[in-house]
Amino acid sequence: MESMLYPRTSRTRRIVDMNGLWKFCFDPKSEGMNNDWKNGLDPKRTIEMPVPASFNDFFTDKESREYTGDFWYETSVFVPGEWEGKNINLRFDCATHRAIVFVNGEKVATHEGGFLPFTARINDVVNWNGYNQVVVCLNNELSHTSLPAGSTKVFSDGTKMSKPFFDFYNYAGLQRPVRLVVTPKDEIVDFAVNHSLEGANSITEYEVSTDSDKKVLVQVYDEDKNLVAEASGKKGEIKISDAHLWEVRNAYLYTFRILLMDQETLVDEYEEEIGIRTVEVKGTDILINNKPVYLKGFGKHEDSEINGRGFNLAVVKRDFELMKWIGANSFRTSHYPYAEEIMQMADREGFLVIDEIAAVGFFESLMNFMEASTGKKTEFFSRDIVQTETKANHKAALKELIARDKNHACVIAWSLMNEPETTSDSAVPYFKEIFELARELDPQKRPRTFAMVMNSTPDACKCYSFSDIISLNRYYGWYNRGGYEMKEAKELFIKEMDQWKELHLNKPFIFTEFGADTMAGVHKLPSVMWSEEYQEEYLNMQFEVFDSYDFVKGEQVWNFADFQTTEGIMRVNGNKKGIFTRNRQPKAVAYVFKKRWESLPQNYKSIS
Ligand code: EVA
Repeated sequence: MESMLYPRTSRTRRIVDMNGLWKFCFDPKSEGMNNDWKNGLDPKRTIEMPVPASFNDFFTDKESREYTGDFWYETSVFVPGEWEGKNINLRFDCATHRAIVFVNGEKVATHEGGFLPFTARINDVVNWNGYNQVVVCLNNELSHTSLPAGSTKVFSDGTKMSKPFFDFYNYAGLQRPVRLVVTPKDEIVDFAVNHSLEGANSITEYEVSTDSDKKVLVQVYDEDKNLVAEASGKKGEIKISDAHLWEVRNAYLYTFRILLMDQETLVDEYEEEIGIRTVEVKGTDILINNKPVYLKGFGKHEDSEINGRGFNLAVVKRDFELMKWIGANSFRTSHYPYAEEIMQMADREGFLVIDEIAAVGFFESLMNFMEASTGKKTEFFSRDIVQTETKANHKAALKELIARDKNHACVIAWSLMNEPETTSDSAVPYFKEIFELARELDPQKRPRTFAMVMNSTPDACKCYSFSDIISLNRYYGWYNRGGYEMKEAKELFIKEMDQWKELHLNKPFIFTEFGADTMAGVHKLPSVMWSEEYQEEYLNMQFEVFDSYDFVKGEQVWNFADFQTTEGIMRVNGNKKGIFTRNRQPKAVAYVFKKRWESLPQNYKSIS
């Protein structure tokens, strides 16, 4: 089994950072495979490319920025001779959207999906005590089977162009760190935890997988580094008396140390910080440690100037500071799994995360958010290929996501799709399989949801009952009856909410999207759409509606910050629904949120 454990050094583990400048070239005719590029790229064609980063926004010419097709990276890495006899693993935190990896000319891995890690074990091809050539062929084409979904247009001259069915720029490349992870031959492959509470004590069921029958020990240390509990065996229970729980915006992280022992000799060691908390949906409440919580926060993107979707720890840090400043307690990883370091920061800062997979664009239109508002329906799930290949890719990604993120305290729900088509019968069995798989894979059996597009209304949607939390993306007053028609938008919004109310679903509802495009600095009295004044009026209208339904248990505004999209008549250098600009400065409305969110109690509208 491939290990998804986050790379960490320990007494038995080593890491080599492979970030930096790699060689890079485009391969528009897909000739690399037949021309042995796996043994090294043609120096005449290569340029230098930073890793991690999206390749797109470095370029000054449009053909390169918009490039769609195969493209290659190459580097070399030194493997010390003293590591002979260990497992040498080459780990990509992601490769967008698909990759084939060669080491010293041998194919060692292939991976589909651009937002989750994969590892190649390269023991057999390593050149010990010497340099090893690493060549990767990536591809960023979109199709009905890719997550995210889209299409690829081919011009008459053969050039390709990405046509996403989603509203974010199709950034690609080695966008997250690449590392060599050196582990012992007998190693800890994975571990899972599931917590419950008994009065002031916690009980953590755990399961460790190893590839040997050596003895497993689990030790738990508190934040002062005191050993507070211990257990042995691959499976068991750990009881902590007077447990210090992980609470919303008040995190506490124990260190779980897993040891693999051969008698008294240490074979492998792995440590991770774990927050102890429970998550449950009860009636219309979302409970953390049996206490109701109202979600306040954002749909986000991994997106910044120059770096695109490339991992940028400084931007990540700024985002968390802004989320704390504004009084948020949660976010959704719209529309793909985020870098592991973001999940770790959410654990540390006590944020609640709805962890979304890249199943977006399952509504066949470049402007689905727009067209769904007009009531347009398209079938997505009736295609054979969707029921076979797309579903297989979706399931594989879900397995990887849950394997990667299952132990994070911050993850309180899985979002299994964003704005899929839900109005055709063929959607139903697809949903059923995906929702059941999530339940089966998650050791903590967390709530599952999906974000529902405007035309997934109570009368038309055939899939909402799969969700444990009903997540609505609604744009009344923007895509639907914007500007002076806002009062009508409000009436329609209330009408839909009343319909939901009449269904008595007895489930929590949250808004996973609502928002209005706003150009920072544009002021207009009276307001017009796109002005800062309109953004405020629009949002105040949303708040009035949210506040009048008891079963609404959260609001995550679209979007945290302005972000890049495909160019077009709907977007002015990107999507401008940010509460912050792309440079992470507040628009006027940020202060409205700050006031509201700082004053709403954590258990706002709770029933328990
Ligand atoms: C929007 N609406 O129109 C957003 C999109 C987002 O960016 C949606 O889920 O319904 C989508 O991706 O601004």
